[in-house]
Amino acid sequence: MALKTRSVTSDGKRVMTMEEFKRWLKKFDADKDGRISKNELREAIYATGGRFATWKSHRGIKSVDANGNGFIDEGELNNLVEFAEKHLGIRIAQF
Ligand SMILES: [Ca+2]
Ligand SMILES: [Ca+2]
Repeated sequence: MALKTRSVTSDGKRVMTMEEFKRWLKKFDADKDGRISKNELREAIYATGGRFATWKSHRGIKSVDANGNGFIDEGELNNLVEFAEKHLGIRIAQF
């Protein structure tokens, strides 16, 4: 399978590997606690030029927060793949 990192798909989505996506998301971990809060997710959505960031971040946390603590923990990042594609314009390359 060809590596397609740093490329853009025909529909304009950025393509990242899971590792790159995690690294990218870490930049928005403002309080450096290793998990993504609703506000931090909102900043990430803003950064990608997404609209309705507050609403989306609320929905996003709800849909991926498997243990219900209100944060996206390290282990829940994998659940964010679909959200990233829909709302962040990022396609996670699967290997
Ligand atoms: Ca955080
Ligand atoms: Ca959680």
